[in-house]
Formats: sequence, C-alpha cells, structure tokens
Amino acid sequence: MRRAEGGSQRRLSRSFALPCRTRRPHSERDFHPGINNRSYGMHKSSIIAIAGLVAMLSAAAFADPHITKGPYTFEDNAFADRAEPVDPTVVVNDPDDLVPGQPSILLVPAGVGFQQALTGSDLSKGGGLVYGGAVELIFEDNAFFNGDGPDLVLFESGTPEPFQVAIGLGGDEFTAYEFYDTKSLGFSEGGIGINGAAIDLNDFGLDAGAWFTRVRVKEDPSDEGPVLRGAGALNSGVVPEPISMAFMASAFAGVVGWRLRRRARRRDT
Ligand SMILES: [Ca+2]
Ligand SMILES: [Ca+2]
Ligand SMILES: [Ca+2]
Ligand SMILES: [Ca+2]
Repeated sequence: MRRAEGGSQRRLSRSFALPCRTRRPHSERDFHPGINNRSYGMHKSSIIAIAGLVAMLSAAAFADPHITKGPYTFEDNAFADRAEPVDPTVVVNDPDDLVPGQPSILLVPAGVGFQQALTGSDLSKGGGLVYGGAVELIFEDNAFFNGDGPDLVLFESGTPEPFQVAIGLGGDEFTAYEFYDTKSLGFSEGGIGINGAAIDLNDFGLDAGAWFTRVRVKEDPSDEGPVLRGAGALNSGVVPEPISMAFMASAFAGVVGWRLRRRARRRDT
C-alpha cells in the first residue's frame, strides 16, 4: 500500500520534471544510501518547471483581456511592474539638467515619479531616452512568452521614434539589441499621440513557448530621443495567487511525502 502510494507520487513529480543534471536512479536497486541521495530530491529545475506550467495553465484558463490600447488588447496586469535605469543612465526631472553625452532618462511630465512614468498601463506619463539612455522594465506579477505573433508592445509618443530592444535571458545576460521602428497607433493619451512597436521574440531567435520577465529599451543614437510610455505583454502569463499556492503546496507535499517514504524505506533496508 505505502509502496503503491510512493510509486504514484514518483510519477507525479516526474511528469513535471525537466531533464535534470543528475539522473535519477532507474530502480530501487540503483539506490545507494549515503551516495547520490540528492538525485532523489526535487531539483530547482523541477520547481521552475512546475512554476512555468502553472503560469501556462493559468494563462490559458484565465486569459481575460481588459485594457485596450489602439489595436492591442491586454490583460489587467500585462504591463511592466518595475523599472530600473541601466548603468550608466541617470534619471533627470528637468530638461535643463540634461548633460550632453550623459545617457539619461528625462521624466515626462517633470515631477512624475520614475516608476509611475515607466510602469503600468498609464501612457499619459513616460520617460524620454536621451544620449543613449536605457531602462530595464521588469515584469513581476506576470511574465511574457514567445507565443503566436508579437509578444510585447512598447509605447512611445509624439513623433514616432525607434527603440533598441534587448530581452533578459536570466541573471545579467541579455540578448543583443534589435532595432524597432514605432508607428502611430491612432489614439492619444495625456494629450499626445501614442506610437507603438510590436516585438516578436522570434526576432531574437528565442524558443517558442520560452518565458521572460525583463526587457531593456535604449535610445537609437542615430535618432531623436524616443519617449517610452510603457510596455505591455500580449502573450502574458498570470499566476493567480490562491490557485498557484494550492497547486504548489500540493506538489511540494507530494514530493516531501515521497522523500520521507523513501527515507523510511531506506532505514528499513
Ligand atoms: Ca504586470
Ligand atoms: Ca512570438
Ligand atoms: Ca517620439
Ligand atoms: Ca507610462
């Protein structure tokens, strides 16, 4: 009876596992107490795989577009949640404080907060990228993935100006910058015409279905400074808190239970 339970838990955890660096033993016979025990544990890659699966399932089950920006429709939390200037970019509130040659983000309108300007779905406020200034936009309550067609939209204002765009690959690693022109999206916010650039992750050679949470946007030095108004994910995954917590809890309980049973069995032998 216990063994049968253990078996079913093993199938459960295996079905969510990505290929691991350490192979699990194929049978009881291969298991040596004190050696290779970690191979029975839940690898970090398995946890990430479960989180990714939850996000994917949730994206399918709870896709509920609420925010329309010209031709594009977004889920409520599809927009970037946090912004950070990319070193050596500085943040400037007043055009008079711009120093020629110093990569900068000029907040629009003057006095608006940095986060307020560059995150969320309010396109009436933004940040002008000047002298090669660059900003990193971070998605925290959602992630974007390489699905069908464009995956991400960057918003700009006034005269359409291009961006350079790089996608975060994890840690400090980013793709090379790709150039994107923006074009008028036929609507205004904050009294100014809004432009957009639709980003397809295929352009960066990224895998279909791969998930990301960071994008860097930089001024194209050959052009006037674009004013970034925000970024929204078209292919966006959501992890609804109560469901994901329950799912993760049961997944962990299963794995922990399985490990305990393993340990108990090991003591018996
Ligand atoms: Ca978000
Ligand atoms: Ca795509
Ligand atoms: Ca512009
Ligand atoms: Ca904005």
